[in-house]
Amino acid sequence: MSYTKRVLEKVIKLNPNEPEFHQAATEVLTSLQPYVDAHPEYEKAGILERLCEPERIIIFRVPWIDDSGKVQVNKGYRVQFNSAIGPYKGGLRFHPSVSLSIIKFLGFEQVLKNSLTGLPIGGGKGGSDFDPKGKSEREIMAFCQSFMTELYRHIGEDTDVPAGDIGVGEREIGYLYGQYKRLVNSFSGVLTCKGLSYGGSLGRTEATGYGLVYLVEEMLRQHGHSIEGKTVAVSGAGNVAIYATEKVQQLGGKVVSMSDSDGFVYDAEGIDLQVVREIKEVRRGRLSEYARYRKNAVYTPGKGIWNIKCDIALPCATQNELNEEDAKELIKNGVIAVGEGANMPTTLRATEMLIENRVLFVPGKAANAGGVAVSGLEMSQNSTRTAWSFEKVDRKLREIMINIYDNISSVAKEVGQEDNFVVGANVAGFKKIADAMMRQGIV
Ligand code: NDP
Ligand code: 2IT
Repeated sequence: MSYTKRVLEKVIKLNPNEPEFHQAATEVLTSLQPYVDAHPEYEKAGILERLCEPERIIIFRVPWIDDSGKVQVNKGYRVQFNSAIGPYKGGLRFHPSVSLSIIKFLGFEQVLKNSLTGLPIGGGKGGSDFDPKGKSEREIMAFCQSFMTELYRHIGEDTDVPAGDIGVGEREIGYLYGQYKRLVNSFSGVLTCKGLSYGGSLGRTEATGYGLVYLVEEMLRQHGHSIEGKTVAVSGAGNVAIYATEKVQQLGGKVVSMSDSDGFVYDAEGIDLQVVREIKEVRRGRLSEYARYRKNAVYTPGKGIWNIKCDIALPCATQNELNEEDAKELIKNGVIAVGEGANMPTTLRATEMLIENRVLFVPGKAANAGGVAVSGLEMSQNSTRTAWSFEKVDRKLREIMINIYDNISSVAKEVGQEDNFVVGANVAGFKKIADAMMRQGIV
């Protein structure tokens, strides 16, 4: 049995009840097999066993008091996965579904994603099963302060730099940052996605969505297409979905759908982003309200967004939101490209089907790397105490995304799998990490 298969079996056996982590490890190790087989020195150095085992996992109690005076307790996590190429870097997710499995899959993906950005950042992820939905401003602040009261001792600008993810935006980062600063008495770049008035970077809010569209546009260009005039289905209605939609619209594409965890809207005339932002960003409401503002739009509760006919699909909500049935429907409707704005939104089987049917498929670790890339630029600005213009950040983001596309597509070709960007991204991301680990000895 090959080295990759043996390691995968062991990972599954030694980490029971972690289906999302198994899924991410399966995808990565399967695509690394031919490359790793050709490099027996990796087995000798135990590279894959080390790649799949986080350097450190911190799990902690987060007690806080709700508005009725009742004590609540949540679980907090930080998985410091790999620091071979830089300080641990990755977001914090606050969502009731958060488990060790979810944080490990996200951390594992983050290691390879951060490598692809070309910046010196290692990989980590954290979060909590806390549900920000329906909480008062005071409850959010109390939770964030309690979360940081434990986390602060494990992080630092040169050690581990958390950021946002699902349920963690600028508001939460602000409360987390304030508490960190109070505890350590130091103003540093320990978190990214900060507000602009206290060290945040222009362009970070837009970065993941814009970056996704820059990369997809480059991929389309290299295959004789463009976004202009295309019909695009976007899922989600959060940070990534909103700015992906904005960039598609700027490039002349038409986004006809968005969704949240309750259902999706179809707007044949093109999504009115002002309405979505008013509902989601300003009022923190539900997308079902969209149809009240736009008479011809249709809101459908539940799943089904991928039945919408589109040229390009951008899943930007959450893991495993696009399954085999959805892939069949997209293929039947003639989809050209799928770009993952979310982390692992496409199931393993759906991914295989899309690639087999020659759909241009870019996995999240490449397609959504713009967010963490601009976080890396935020770190650079913080450590030199400078603030760049939006145009400078946006130009660098676009360059980084085009470089990522060039890198994953040329590596895919090199290993004889032209246009298989899953293999391209995994091998390209792995190369740099493996090289750094080899040079640093058995640590
Ligand atoms: P937000 O919290 O801003 O938005 C998340 C969106 O996805 C909301 O519309 C939410 O709906 C929906 N959603 C969340 N969970 C579920 C679920 N279980 N089922 C259905 N819909 C769900 O998060 P982001 O936009 O920041 O993140 C979206 C994805 O992008 C995630 O996979 C994240 O890991 C990834 N990502 C984010 C980056 C960033 O910079 N923010 C960078 C790279 C990747 P509802 O409001 O109903 O919960
Ligand atoms: O999944 C991701 O890449 C993020 N949530 C962003 C991480 C970061 O450190 O900006």
